[in-house]
Amino acid sequence: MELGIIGLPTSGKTTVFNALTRSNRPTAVASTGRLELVSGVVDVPDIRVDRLSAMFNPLKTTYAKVTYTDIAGLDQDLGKTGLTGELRNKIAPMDAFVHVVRAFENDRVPHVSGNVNAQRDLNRLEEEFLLADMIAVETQIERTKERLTKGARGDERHKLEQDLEIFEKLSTSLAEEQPLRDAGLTPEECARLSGFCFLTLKPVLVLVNTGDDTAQTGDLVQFDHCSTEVLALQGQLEMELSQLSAEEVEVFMVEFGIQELALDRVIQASYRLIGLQSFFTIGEDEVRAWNLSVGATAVEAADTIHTDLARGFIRAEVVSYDDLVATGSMAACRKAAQVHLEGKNYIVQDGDILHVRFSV
Ligand SMILES: Nc1nc2c(ncn2[C@@H]2O[C@H](COP(=O)(O)OP(=O)(O)OP(=O)(O)O)[C@@H](O)[C@H]2O)c(=O)[nH]1
Ligand SMILES: [Mg+2]
Repeated sequence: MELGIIGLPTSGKTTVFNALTRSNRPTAVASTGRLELVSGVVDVPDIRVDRLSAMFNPLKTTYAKVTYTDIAGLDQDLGKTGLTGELRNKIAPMDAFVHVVRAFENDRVPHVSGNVNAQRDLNRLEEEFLLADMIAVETQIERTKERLTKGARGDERHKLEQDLEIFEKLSTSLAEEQPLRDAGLTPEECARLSGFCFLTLKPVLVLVNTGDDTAQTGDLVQFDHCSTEVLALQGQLEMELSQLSAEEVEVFMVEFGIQELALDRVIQASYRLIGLQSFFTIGEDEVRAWNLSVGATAVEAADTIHTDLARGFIRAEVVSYDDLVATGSMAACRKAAQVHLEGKNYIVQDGDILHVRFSV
């Protein structure tokens, strides 16, 4: 699961990437304009994993993970030719975007547009994405029509006609400057479109980089769309905190009365936006959180752990995290009949603890 960090030059993308991934990549005072993508994998902070780990004292504790990719040089052709094909191809397979918007003043770092205006910058990149999708949708409409006129028959024709209907719907939405995530598509339509990688169909987490004084967005930006969320963070501060040890951060948080780091909220919001939840496996060897799509079944969860577990799936023993923590042990859960035996089609719930029985 990959989130691309997008934003205008010097909005603080690399600063946020460093904070999220505890990296030390050089930040810039001016854009190099060179297209460059760098990825880092991040643990999803989860107090449930901490508690389970304290309970079972395993050799290894593994958190769910997401990947962030810092994208530099996004501005190359903005406003001239729109997103280049190369850039679009690189960001198209990503699952979602983190859109960093500059709201901080910094005399050392001139803004590309001359002054800081978060709403203007946010709209600017969104418009580029709308434009890129318009071009992509029109291309698909042309291609589909061409195949229909070339005499596609039977099932293929039927499928092409259905596709064309969806593409026309997308085209209407884009013509009204509505991102595709607001087009009211059914889950079936979305699934059908997944291969086309339209940019404005992807979830977006808008991160307003407020700079040094406050981490409140106030009314800095309005961004009211489906599958989006707006959060604020102090980029520079979070990056500096991410380079400290856990103890040092704790001292700092107590001193400044900070309840929760913005970064944890950012990672958790990313996870939610991609439509992920966690299930857990427990044992003396490892306590582990796994990524799973909301609505996925027990056999899909088994497949996430290992294909053999899905192939030879017999039953899953399921207990909820809340029940386990409330009773204090698996034995107590069994006694209270809180461990359920579930079949392949059981819909896994966030926080379920699974033990898959299988035979291959
Ligand atoms: N004062 C202040 N400066 C910041 C903050 N966040 C980033 N900067 C500075 O702004 C400059 C740009 O930050 P980067 O993180 O390199 O921005 P970027 O979006 O990656 O830039 P490009 O990759 O060139 O597009 C750097 O000099 C940072 O030190 C902040 O919260 N406050
Ligand atoms: Mg950068």
